Amino acid sequence: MFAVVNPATELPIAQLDEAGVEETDAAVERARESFPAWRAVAPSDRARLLRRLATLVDEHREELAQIESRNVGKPIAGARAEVGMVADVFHFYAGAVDKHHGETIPVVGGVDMTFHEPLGVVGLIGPWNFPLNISSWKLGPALACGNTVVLKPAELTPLSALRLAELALEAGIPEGVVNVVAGPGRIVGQRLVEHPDVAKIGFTGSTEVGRGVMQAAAGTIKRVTLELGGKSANVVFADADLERAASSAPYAVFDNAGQDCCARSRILVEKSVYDRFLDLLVEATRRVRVGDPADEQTEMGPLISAEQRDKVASYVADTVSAFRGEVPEGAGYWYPCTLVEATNDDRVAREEVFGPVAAIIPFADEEDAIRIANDTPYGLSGSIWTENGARALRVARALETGVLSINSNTSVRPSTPFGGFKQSGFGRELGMRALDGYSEVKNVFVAT
Ligand code: TXE
Repeated sequence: MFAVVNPATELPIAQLDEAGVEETDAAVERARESFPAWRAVAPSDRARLLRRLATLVDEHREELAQIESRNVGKPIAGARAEVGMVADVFHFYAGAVDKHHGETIPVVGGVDMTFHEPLGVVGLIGPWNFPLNISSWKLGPALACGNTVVLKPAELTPLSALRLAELALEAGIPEGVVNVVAGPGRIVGQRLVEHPDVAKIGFTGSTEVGRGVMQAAAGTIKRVTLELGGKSANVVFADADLERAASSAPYAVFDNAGQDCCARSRILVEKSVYDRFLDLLVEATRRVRVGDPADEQTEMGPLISAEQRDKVASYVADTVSAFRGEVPEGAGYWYPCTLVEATNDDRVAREEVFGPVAAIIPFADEEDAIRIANDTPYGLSGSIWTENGARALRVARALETGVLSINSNTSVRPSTPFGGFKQSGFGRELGMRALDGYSEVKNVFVAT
């Protein structure tokens, strides 16, 4: 057995049976047996089942939000919004089921056509920062394409995935199509990656573990999609609406207590407005409401674990803080909102902190901004703040990153592709693009 803990109270909220290799193999076998019947379900019926799942998620919004809030420490208001997105993701893929079709290609001597075939059993490995959301990003397209799945949630946060699997059954998705195995990554995750009957791994987690997944997948030439770490830049030019940029910037780092692969944790500010922007940023950060996740007003909760808190603290140890917020006293893995003045060579600016710490870095001009923003092994997301439209697009094209927003800090929508450049991984989640990662193109020629 293993205990699942509420990070705001440090108290256990559930005890679960820990799965191992045997249970993983059983789940893969079950998914393998269920595959022929599931792939044969008419697309319109598959769409209906996904739509029913979306509706059930909506109907259970409060329950799922409470699970996610207590297991991850997410503020309840934000958790509700996240569950809303999960329902939207399943609605999107319900609509996509019968729209991801092949093409006919005129060729000499006949007709050529392509089919999008499901892969078979896919292994989905998720992180602890957005357990339910990221499960839906993978489950939606995997099921829409006709695959069966074995989902392994992070060991710290398995509860919402287990509840989601129950809702999938209630929606009428046949038994054996969605399997969840809760257990340690190095045992259950590793087994999924090495299993000869698993055709693909959809992974979200750290770059380090992602590298291992890629290596282990080589043994069976498994397909992999990797959504890994980030160290995204929030680039603020002197001609930006500084008030708007400054009031948004804290939420781009401190949402989910900074445990967000899209966190804009490097705030690049043009030198001529640096002091003014820093004042505005400190003011805005002071307003972030940190506290009990169950409180409707709370904007930032605790970190996921004591280990994560220690890791975050190690990044701040040798830096100069421009601002450090307050945290509640007593139990809970709290860490304050922290703004650090840095250069892009400092460790706090180079590595993914995964906590509420932002590095503020000055730049001289547009060229310098692009150079600094790209000077990182990562390339997941980022923002550009300027009132000059041509500059916005010029810089957007120059940045080596997968998901950008201009005069905004948002990154994810059900219908738009999400994924990284460089060591932030490869493959795309969400939108129609994700379907390519859960299907194989078959080419058929007919001689006429
Ligand atoms: O991630 P892991 P952890 C970063 C973040 C955080 C650090 C560690 O910096 O501090 O990673 O977090 C499973 N084969 N991110 O330890 O280990 C594991 O069980 C197969 C960034 O949680 O990468 C979990 O389900 N699977 C990231 C998943 O991989 C394995 C989100 C991710 O765990 C495995 C999460 C193995 N050998 C953490 N070992 C982001 N940027 O979104 C572990 N796992």
